[in-house]
Parts: sequence; structure tokens; C-alpha cells
Amino acid sequence: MRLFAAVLPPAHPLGQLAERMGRLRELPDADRLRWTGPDDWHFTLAFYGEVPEEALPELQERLGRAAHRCAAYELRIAGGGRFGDRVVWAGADGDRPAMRRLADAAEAAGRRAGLPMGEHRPYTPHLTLARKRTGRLDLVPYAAALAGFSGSAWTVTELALMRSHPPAPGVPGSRPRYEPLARWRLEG
Ligand code: 2AM
Repeated sequence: MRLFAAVLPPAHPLGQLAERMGRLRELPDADRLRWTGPDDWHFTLAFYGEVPEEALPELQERLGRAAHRCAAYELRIAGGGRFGDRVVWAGADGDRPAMRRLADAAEAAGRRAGLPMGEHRPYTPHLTLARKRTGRLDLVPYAAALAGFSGSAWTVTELALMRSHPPAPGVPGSRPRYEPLARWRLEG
């Protein structure tokens, strides 16, 4: 099963972001992007890829320990950017060093559980809003429309282990579905 660890923002900031996203969806060519929605929105901490069923107990055990060591922290959804001409995302502000420590701990949990974690990349907290479908598209105006956005702060108190169910093959507009499998309180 395809798994990742994430921070799930509460409803209020998600609603604020949804409201701002309305502006982005009015930009020219917005229909050439595949948009995500508030039900999908999360900040990925670590991506585990395909995890065999038998590795799940140890991963959960390790994630529980990671959450036990990491402290709750303040976060807000703020600003945004793009990954090249492929992805438009909203960013995070607040205690980013604490977010980074949690991401490192979630990645280490995967590695210690024996999962092939790939290379360690610089962590960019982001919440994916849209992905390009095909062709060339300048995403600069979309990123610019997020400049100055700052949602309400909240305290991140939980780490979630998420399962990603792939989109139905051959169904136009079908999107992956994300399901929380377990959550741990941050107790450090
Ligand atoms: P994305 O939003 O930048 O696409 C579920 O797919 C979550 O895992 C998404 O947040 C996705 O990030 C992330 N994800 C998917 N594949 C990944 C990969 N190879 N490396 C890192 N994160 C990945």
C-alpha cells in the first residue's frame, strides 16, 4: 500500500485557503490544471511509497516514537509557489524548524523500519493545489496570486500516517483518495 506521513490542517484554515483558491481558478487557462480540493489538502512530512503489509507494524511503532519525541508547534498556511511548470502549491509559515524536525523524524522512522527512502532532499513544506495536465503553461501568475496569503495559525498536535488510494484507471477527472490510517499526538 502507498503510504506517507502528513500534517492535516484543521477546517478553518482550509476554508480560508479554499476561498483564496477561488481567485486562482479564475485566472486564464485555469481549466488546464487539475485542481485538488480541501478534502485532499495536507502537508506531506515523508513519503514511503509502496509499503508491504508486513512492514506496517514497525513503521507505526517508529512513527509513534517519533511523535513522542517531537513537540507541538504553531503553523499557518501562507504564501505559495510552483515546482517548475508542473505544480502550484501553498506554503507554510510559523515554526518551520519544528516542522522540519518532525519531517526528519518521520523520514528516519521509515528508514529505521527498513523502507527504501531514497535520497534525502531539502524539505519544502507545501500543500499541492494544482498539477498541470499537458502542454506548456506559465504557472507564475498562479504562484503570484498566493503571495500575501496568510491563513489563521493553529497548533499542530498530531502526526498522521496516510494511505493514498490511486485514481481509478481510465476515469477522467478521477483523483487519488487519501485515508488516515493512524494518528499520534506530539508529546515532546
Ligand atoms: P505532492 O503533493 O508534492 O505531489 C501523496 O501522494 C503525497 O505524497 C502527496 O503530498 C505527494 O506530494 C507526496 N508524494 C508523492 N510521491 C512522492 C515522492 N516520490 N516523493 C515525495 N513525496 C511524494
